[in-house]
Amino acid sequence: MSRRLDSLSGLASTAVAPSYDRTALKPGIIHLGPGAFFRAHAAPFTDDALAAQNGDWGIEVASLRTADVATHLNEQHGLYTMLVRDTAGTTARVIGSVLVAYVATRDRAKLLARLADPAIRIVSLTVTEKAYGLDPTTGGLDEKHPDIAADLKNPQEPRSAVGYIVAGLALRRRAGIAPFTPLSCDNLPSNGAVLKRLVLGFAERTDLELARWIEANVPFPSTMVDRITPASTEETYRDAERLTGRQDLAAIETEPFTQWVIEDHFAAGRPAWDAVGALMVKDVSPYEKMKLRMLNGAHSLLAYLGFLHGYEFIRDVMEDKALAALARRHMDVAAKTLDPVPGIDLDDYAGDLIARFANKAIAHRTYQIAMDGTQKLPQRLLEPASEIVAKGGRAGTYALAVAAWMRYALGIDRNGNAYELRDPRAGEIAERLSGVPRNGQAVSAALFALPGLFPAALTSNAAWTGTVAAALDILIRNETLPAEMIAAD
Ligand code: CS2
Repeated sequence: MSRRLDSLSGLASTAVAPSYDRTALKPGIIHLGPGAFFRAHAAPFTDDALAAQNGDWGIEVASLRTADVATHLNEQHGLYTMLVRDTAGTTARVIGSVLVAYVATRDRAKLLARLADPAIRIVSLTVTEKAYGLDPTTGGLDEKHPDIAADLKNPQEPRSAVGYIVAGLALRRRAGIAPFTPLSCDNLPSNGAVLKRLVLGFAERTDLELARWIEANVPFPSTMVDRITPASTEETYRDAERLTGRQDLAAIETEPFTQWVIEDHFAAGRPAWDAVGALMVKDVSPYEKMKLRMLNGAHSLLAYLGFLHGYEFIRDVMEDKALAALARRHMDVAAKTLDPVPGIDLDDYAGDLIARFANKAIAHRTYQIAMDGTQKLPQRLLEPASEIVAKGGRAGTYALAVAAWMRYALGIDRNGNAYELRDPRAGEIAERLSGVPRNGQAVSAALFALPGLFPAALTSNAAWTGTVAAALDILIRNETLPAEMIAAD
């Protein structure tokens, strides 16, 4: 076994190391949620920005839940390997922008003190949709979300991302320190505006003056983030060790493509992300909508249908000609719901997405993407579908995606094996489905009734719900959808 990746000395020549002086790097960012996506996206962007223009923008990260990633990162002084995989081969680059990692549940006092340090000017987050505490029926703060409920009772000892941001801002206000800029990097539409609504909702319930101060002083830029990043596997760690010559338990793997569009509205500066490919804009919403509806919408469609067909990875689904064609058609239909996106040809964008999904070097599990459906469906599928049917369109590919999600929600695959749904509303889904006859009509009716999930524009449209029920019926019988159904748009 080789030495751990705990320094940059003696790296194998097949690995690229940071070109800036890491020993002089001072912190400027705290990032909540250092999962694989952050390590493949914001951290390398910042690494590039440091190489281009230096600056005090080192990142301190905090895991809100599990300790493993933080432990491995600390054992490696923040260093880790990013593998970029393509059919031409795999490259390895050691990322240097992360300085230290905290585990919030263990290092709470320390993390709160760091949030109050004037040197910290940005608090970014990738915590996944379900961690925000967004109430699906009101769009406001979900007081029943377990972490939010705990934090509202005890705001000084937070557990949730929103709780930490509010507690950090409260400490700064009390100490007369300028605020940091919270920066959401999750796949939610208007993620900055959503975060602002939740932070204000939380502060209004705990400290009204703080809420007014936040409203007046804290910018919440929205962002669009994009890089396909499968969960790390043994193969990731093996290839990282082979290419760097060091053992690396924090290694991640990703695709060559990366994109970051950011509203350029920061309270106290930002790294030179724009110098290294990030697009700084006034309004990110056209980009976000495009990405959520064309990439993520098609991803969810392929994940559910692919999983039901027994395909393990998205690249396998893309080898199924009918499903690949369906994905492309879905993107074309989704594109028609969008306003023009500055500088982007949507036809080219769809073509590029198809090529990215088909990348044979990327093993992205359908089961990984299928996770958290109730949190993902609205912005990816249900909102665009309701816009389409409101204008008299069919939204047929959307009906198939929803039928596939509903079949998936039964939790039993075509061979009769049970699997875990991995959705925060899994318990509620199981309750609604208990005792319901397993046919398309009954199962779809039970799931259409989940509070706050399906817009009335869809559930009141008999033609659309009928298509869902018909497709679901076939999927429940574990039969293949007929060609004319898959070919409809
Ligand atoms: C995927 C996304 O897991 C999922 O739901 O659709 O993580 C997707 O890979 C990224 O958004 C790509 O940027």
